[in-house]
Amino acid sequence: MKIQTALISVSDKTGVVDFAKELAARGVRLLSTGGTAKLLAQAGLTVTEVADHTGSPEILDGRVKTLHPKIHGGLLARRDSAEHLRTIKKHGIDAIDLLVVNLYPFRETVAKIDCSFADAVENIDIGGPAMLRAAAKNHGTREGGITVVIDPADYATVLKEMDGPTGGTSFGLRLSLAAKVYAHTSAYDGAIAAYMSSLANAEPEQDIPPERNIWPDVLTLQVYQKQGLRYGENAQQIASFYVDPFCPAGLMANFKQLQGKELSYNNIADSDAAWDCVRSFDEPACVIVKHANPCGVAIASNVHEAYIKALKTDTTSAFGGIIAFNRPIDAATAQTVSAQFLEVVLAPGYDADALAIFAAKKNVRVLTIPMGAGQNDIDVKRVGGGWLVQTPDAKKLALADLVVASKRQPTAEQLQDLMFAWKVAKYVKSNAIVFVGNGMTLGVGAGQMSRIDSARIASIKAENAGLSLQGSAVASDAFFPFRDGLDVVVKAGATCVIQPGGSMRDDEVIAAANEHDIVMVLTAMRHFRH
Ligand code: 93A
Repeated sequence: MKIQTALISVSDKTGVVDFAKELAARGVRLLSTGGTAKLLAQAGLTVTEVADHTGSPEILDGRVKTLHPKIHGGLLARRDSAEHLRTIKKHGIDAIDLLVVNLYPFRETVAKIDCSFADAVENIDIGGPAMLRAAAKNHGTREGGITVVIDPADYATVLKEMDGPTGGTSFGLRLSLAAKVYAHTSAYDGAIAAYMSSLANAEPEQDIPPERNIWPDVLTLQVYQKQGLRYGENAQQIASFYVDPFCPAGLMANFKQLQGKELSYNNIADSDAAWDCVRSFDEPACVIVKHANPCGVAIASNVHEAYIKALKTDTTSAFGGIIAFNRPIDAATAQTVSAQFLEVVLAPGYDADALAIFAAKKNVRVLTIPMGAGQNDIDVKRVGGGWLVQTPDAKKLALADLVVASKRQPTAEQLQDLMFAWKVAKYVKSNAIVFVGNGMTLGVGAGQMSRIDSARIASIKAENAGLSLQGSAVASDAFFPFRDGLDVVVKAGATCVIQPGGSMRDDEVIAAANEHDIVMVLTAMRHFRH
């Protein structure tokens, strides 16, 4: 079904002029509301104001602009119903084929520290969601239906499909855009509900001070199901993967599976840990994860070498692991990697030859994720009857942040190793102790209830792997509460240590470092991970 008439009414006007120009160039008639119409007309486009189209002016300070049968009839008439089409014709209603709407910025408005209650209320969009929900409901059949766009990021996709033989869009695209609409409108209403409930004790007349819900949209997240999963963490649990339709670039949810078995719940959780760790490095890097913990991490001049180094840390644990890279994979790397048993490989890209090599191992899940520096806005953890919400642990440590606490000063090489160890420790479950040397992990102690046990385990693992810890660097994700953990790592061979500091016994721990004549640097920031 060719797209002939479009209604455009947007608050976020990003890219809308260019999009409208492209539509006009394809012969599409443009209808638009006040501010949007003005902008399009200024750009030289021929546009009919909704008020002229309906014969009803915008009234009540714009509260009523598109709430009219000429609009909603045009959006809701079924294209496969002769009767519906007769009815709209009888009432002089034109069918609308494409709806481009994004809503009054409610969240952005209430997020402002000086937002008044009246301002918040005026930013509750009524006509926009009504049109969006109508158009999304009428996404139609394979023969035709309404295309509805709320995200400027989708403009290009719509144009691309319009250039196909029908001059319209596919059912698949219309359905996914409709799903995006309902995810968006439900989250939008959720944000309004959360805002209002956070003010429940306020006097009705007064302007509301903004000490309220920090995240009005928390738990009214815009999510849609990317895929169902075979089962949850264990076979007796059911599970699914929900994603944010506006997921920032670089995050796990942007993955595409190129081959392999169906992904499991644990595959996705572990892949996320591996991916987040590997994309934290600028240098070519490889991260191997097992049970949510890195069991081998390395940087090198290329990812092939990085993999070989990372694997050396703990070949036993790497069996059946998740392997992530921050550079595209070539055939040689694919060949080396596929010599081991692995569950998932992740990388920003693959050579055709590399894919052919993985294709021979048809169970291996090969995922590609475009690189990017995006971060989640919030972290959410379910606890009994509630949710814990926090900002993500995204603060990066710079060399200049380090304070040398020991008498011995670090060499440039030691500083490099310490920074590398610190980056890895952030992705290891607490208590984390990480030995490194020459850009690779040598021993990882994870998830212990006491730091000294993590230290012991990390050194035992290095010994089991046949790796020497002489002259190694160590990171501890949080401070040493006593000197005993430090004594263990020094005895194992470490000559420099990075840790947050801040313990009641910092003096004792720093004195121990001086007694051993090793380097100790402090970060004043810890990385607990649970
Ligand atoms: O005040 S409304 O709830 N009443 C309406 O009838 C209506 N129709 C569209 N807000 C309405 N809109 C919204 O206006 C759209 O959702 C969009 O966000 C905005 C675009 O207005 P303008 O084109 O005047 O900038």
